[in-house]
Parts: sequence; structure tokens; C-alpha cells
Amino acid sequence: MTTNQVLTQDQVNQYHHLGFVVVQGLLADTLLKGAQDNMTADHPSAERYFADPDEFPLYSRTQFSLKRFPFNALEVNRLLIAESILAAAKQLLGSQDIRLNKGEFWAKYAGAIDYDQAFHRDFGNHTLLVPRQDQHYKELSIFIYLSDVDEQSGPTAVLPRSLTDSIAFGETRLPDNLSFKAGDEECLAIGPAGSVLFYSYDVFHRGTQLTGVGKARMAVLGDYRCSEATWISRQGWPEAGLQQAMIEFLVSATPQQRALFDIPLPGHPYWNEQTLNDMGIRYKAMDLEPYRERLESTEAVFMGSVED
Ligand SMILES: O=C(O)CCC(=O)C(=O)O
Repeated sequence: MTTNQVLTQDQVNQYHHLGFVVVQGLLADTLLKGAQDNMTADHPSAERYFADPDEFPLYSRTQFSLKRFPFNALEVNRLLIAESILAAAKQLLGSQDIRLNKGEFWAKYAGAIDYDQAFHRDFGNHTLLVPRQDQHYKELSIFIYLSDVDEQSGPTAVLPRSLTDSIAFGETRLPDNLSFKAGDEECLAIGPAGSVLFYSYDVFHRGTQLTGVGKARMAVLGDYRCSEATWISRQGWPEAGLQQAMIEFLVSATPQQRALFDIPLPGHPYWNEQTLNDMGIRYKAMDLEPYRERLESTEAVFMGSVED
């Protein structure tokens, strides 16, 4: 196992053959705790919500009570670029060059609203194309649980691929004439806080009701794709470019992490004296040295070849 292979072969096989896998122990405790300590910047804690649900009418207006990336706390934003999460995403997508398509922080509270969903495949509003039936050009979705998710906390329900891969990959909904009862076959993606659910955008799944009194489900969701699959998208990052949270996030990220957002890596021909100087004006606190170093070495090689 190389250092980049954070998932076991069994976990990778489960993801490919069953369609999903829930992994525990992937996220460092300090990252989890940092995010949990700061998650109330976007959503009330369960305690606060249940003390007076009327104070938070959003959660009874829509089941999609989610905040889009960037979130208010850097500690929560950073979950989606955590080294182990990215390593797992690369492993499952079979690519070292990946992009983040979406970030959502979703809080659900028992009794706030009906969270039950019909089974669906996600690709319908993630691409204008259809998924390939093999493992190429897939989108990977992840849910990072910030709270314990048991049977009563609205776990995502997933149908095994063996039952559904014969359904045409142009369909996003289950057909009526099924040979099995979907409710009997669904697997619940449960796990303690810190667990990560991985599934592909062509796997049938659904959101479920929070049935336990006083239960809340706090989850950070991310979608990833390989760089070539430009037709898969969910959220346009430039739209968030003026938000202070986005600026702070990008400034604090490494060049490799910024590349997830389509910011060219050091050495890319986009970078020159002008773009570097102007990026320094736009992002005052960003360390642009890694980009500058590669620029200088490219120029040095070029000058050397002229002199030769
Ligand atoms: O929240 C969940 O468990 C699943 C949500 C979902 O599948 C969706 O909204 O498309």
C-alpha cells in the first residue's frame, strides 16, 4: 500500500461493486473536532434548535436546509480539502488530478420537515450527459458526518448496484416495474461522527426521515471528479469569488488544494509576471512564491537554451 492509498482494497471493491462505502477513522480527530467546534457558525446545534425550533424557521420551510461552500468557518471548509479525504477521492476516481464540484453543509433536525426522498441517481443536475457504465469519468459524492448518524438520524439509504445497474443509465428515477421491493433492499449509511460516506452519482439512493426525538444530522457534502470530466459540475466557484470566506480559504490553501478549484498549478503557462503581480493585488495575503519559483525556473531554462 503506497501512502496515497488510504482505503483498503475491500473498501474500494465495496464502493465499485455495491456502489457505496462508509469509512471510519479516515478523518483526523483534530480536523473533526475543529469542524464540530465551529459548525454553529452556519447551523444551530441540536440543543439550541430543539430549545426553540420557531427561532429557526428555515428548517421547516425546506428539507434542503443547506449552506453552500464556502461555509462561515474555515475549519469546516477545510474538511473538503483534508489530505486523507483527497487521497480517498483520488483512489476511488482513479485519478491524481481531481476537482471539487460542490460543497454543502447540511443540517437536518427531527420533526422540522419531511426528509423522506424518492430513490434517484444524482447525475440529472450534475451533468447534461449521462454516466458511463464503466468506472471512467465518474463523479464521487461524499458525506462527512459531524454528528453520529444512526437509523433514527436520517441516514442516506442506498440500493446495491447489483440490483440497479441493469436500469438504463439515462434514467434518474426508479422504474415502476421493479423485480424487487426497494424498501426491503436499501442499505442505511450509518456511522459515528467522523465517518465518511462515499458513493457515485449513478447509484440509486435517497434521503430518509429523522425518526428519533431530538436527533439532528450534521453533514458536510462534497462532489469530486477527475479534471478531464469538465461536463460534470454542480457549483461554479468564480461566483463565490467576492465572498470573504472564499478569499480567506484560498489564501490559507496550498497550490495543490487551490487546483481543486481550477486555479492553475505552479509551472502552468497562465502564470507570468503580470498575473502574479495582479493576483498579489487581488489576494493580498496569498503566498505566491511557489508560483513565482516555477516561473523563474522556466525562464532560466528558456534563457539558458537561448545562450547555448
Ligand atoms: O441527505 C441525504 O441523505 C441524501 C440527499 C440526496 O440524495 C439528495 O438530496 O439528492
